[in-house]
Amino acid sequence: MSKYKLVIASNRLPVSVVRRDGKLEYEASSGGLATAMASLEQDDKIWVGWPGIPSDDLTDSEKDSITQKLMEQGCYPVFLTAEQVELFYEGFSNDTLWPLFHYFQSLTHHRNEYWDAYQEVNDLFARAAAEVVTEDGSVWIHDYHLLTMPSMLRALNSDLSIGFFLHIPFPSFEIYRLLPQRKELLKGLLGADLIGFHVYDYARHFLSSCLRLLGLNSYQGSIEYEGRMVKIDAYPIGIDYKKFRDTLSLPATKKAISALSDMRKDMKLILSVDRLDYSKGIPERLEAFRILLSDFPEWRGKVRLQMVAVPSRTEVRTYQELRDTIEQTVSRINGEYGTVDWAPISYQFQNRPFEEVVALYAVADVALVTPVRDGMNLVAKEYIASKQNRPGVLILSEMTGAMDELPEAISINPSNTRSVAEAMHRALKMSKREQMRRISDMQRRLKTYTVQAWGADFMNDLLSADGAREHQHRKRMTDEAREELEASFREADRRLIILDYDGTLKDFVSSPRALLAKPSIRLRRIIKRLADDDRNHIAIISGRPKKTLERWFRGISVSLVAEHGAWTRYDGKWTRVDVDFKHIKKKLRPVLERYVSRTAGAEIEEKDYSLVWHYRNVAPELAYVRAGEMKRELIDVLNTDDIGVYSGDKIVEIKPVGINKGDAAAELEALYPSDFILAAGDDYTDEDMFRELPTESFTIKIGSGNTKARAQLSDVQEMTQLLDDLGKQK
Ligand code: GDG
Repeated sequence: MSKYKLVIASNRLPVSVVRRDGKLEYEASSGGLATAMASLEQDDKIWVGWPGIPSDDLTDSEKDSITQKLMEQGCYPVFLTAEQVELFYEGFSNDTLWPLFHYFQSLTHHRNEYWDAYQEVNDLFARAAAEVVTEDGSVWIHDYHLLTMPSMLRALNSDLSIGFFLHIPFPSFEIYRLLPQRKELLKGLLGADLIGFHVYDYARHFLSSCLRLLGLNSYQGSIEYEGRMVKIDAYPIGIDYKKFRDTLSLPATKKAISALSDMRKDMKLILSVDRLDYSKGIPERLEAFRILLSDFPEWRGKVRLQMVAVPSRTEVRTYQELRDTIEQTVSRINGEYGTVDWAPISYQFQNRPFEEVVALYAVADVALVTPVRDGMNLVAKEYIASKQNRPGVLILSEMTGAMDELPEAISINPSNTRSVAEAMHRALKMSKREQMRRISDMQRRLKTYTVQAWGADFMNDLLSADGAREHQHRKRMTDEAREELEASFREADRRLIILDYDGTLKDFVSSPRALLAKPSIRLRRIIKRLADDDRNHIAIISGRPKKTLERWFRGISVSLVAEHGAWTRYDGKWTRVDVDFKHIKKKLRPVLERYVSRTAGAEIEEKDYSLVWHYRNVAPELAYVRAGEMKRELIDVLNTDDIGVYSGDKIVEIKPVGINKGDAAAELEALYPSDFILAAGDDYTDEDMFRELPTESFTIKIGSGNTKARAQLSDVQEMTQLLDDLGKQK
């Protein structure tokens, strides 16, 4: 099998296979996405997707021949059975995700068979992509049909550079949380290195769902997940601007333009073009047009609504019902207002040739684009691009992604049908000069950020995200580094091992309470085996209170450094720093308490030398506001430089500035001279320790992010495994 540097994956291939009179035929489609992908600089690429024909209808030799023919055209088929198409495509994709992501909660159906098929098909896609991509290649996955594919692919090859683009809106958390599989889908997506949305609002919604459902924070538009940084950003898809401009001068288009102009004479033309879909606001549009005719009677006989609705998802019942409703409404309005020589609405439920669509765009006085939700909406952009030296007015729903880039359009709320009717009236009366001015402003923008520019921009960012990943992994402990560490350990007669606890030896738990975070039997066994070897000295260094550490490590001969160094127990006896913190606590505790009672989910942890305000279980937006307010108030109340107020991982901590793990580590090093030092930690408090220890020490940071440590391990599991292996060294 040949391998490609770039793989594009989408539900449908740009080439469809159909059977006519028993023979297989190939039909290429030239949608915006196909154009964008064709223009990507990478030559060595292939497109993975469903060829549009159920595999039950195909013999094995037909499948082979389809695969061969498609590969000649740069495509690699994923064969799906009719049942898979029904449950994955019509089911989970279009009966669950599409309605919910467009805020149609009442049209959303949840069925377990849908979800099973969705995962099964996503897995097929991931395997197909893994088969054709080079070891270090890139895969760009498109749209809501393939939300779990990124992590499935990552599991097959962790070195791939994976990008994902969502063509539909990402709903707000309040809607998204209704999905039974909400966490699985987020985790699925986070397998990617880069996740793109049309507009920043969708990206923001995605980030807030990650925060609320998975507890993941974002830093400057990136999320850290499983030791990788995932970049989240907005890339508004454009159109093939030149294609629209060029099509205007084709003979077929010119012919259609003149036919349309002859036919309409002085009649004003309001145009709408869309897939027949409930997200497009077609019933609302018809109602608005009816109001125009009833409230602005001067337009009767002088205006026509030309409506092209392309058949779409015709197997899904909701779509069949919508079609019936639209047809009935069109007949009702035509019956009520039409005359012998004038039908107010001309309605076509069919796909028209491209040149004819462009001709319609060119002649229409007004484009009426009224989706109740739309990820972007290309029709609005195409209408503007087709207006070369011709006037026209775009009426555009504020619920479309396109609205951000087309502020010169008349913006409407599609549910406010009366105001849509007024917008039509205003558009029909707008001066030609004003129309031309608005159009040329919009054209300037569309000409620059074309679909080709969009594709190149996304790929560029994907490649830099990949570069960042390599940079981030620069310090990842290699096999050789690990062997070197083990060899030094073996050769050393005296070894010092300094270990942070939370986030290093134990994953974070939802509450600071000791019960949940206590060491597992396995962890205690690993530490004990190391500690029982006379050549080793083990120190646990943590922000936890001394009593907790004492209880957790009872019966194991280790040094304990509690509260970041405020308490130390070397050789069995506790010593404390000489700082009076009691009166500070007395002063500050009431402030913290007030913030706890106002903030559901927050809790206080009191230690001898610190006070901690935990907000892991607080709604994130609220937590940030409260933590910020509280920090300001605490600094005010404290009014001293000796006590610091620090922000940690979902905590605010108040403690004396002089106490840090660096001093504690240096003390340990002096007390226990060794020829091998290992120190491991996961957060900013551990950096002090990495800084203080001699450079030849084996310092290890758990997780990603910048660090002074020599090497990085991904997670607690890798760290404990390393300790386990060291303990077994002879
Ligand atoms: C999804 C998102 C997002 C329509 N009728 C005919 C025809 N068309 C073409 C239009 C346009 C395309 O179909 C429709 O694109 P939209 O963007 O308007 O809407 P969706 O199909 O819902 O697309 C959307 C898009 O993905 C891209 O990311 O903008 O928000 O929902 O290009 O010209 N083409 C021809 N005959 C027709 O009768 N030839």
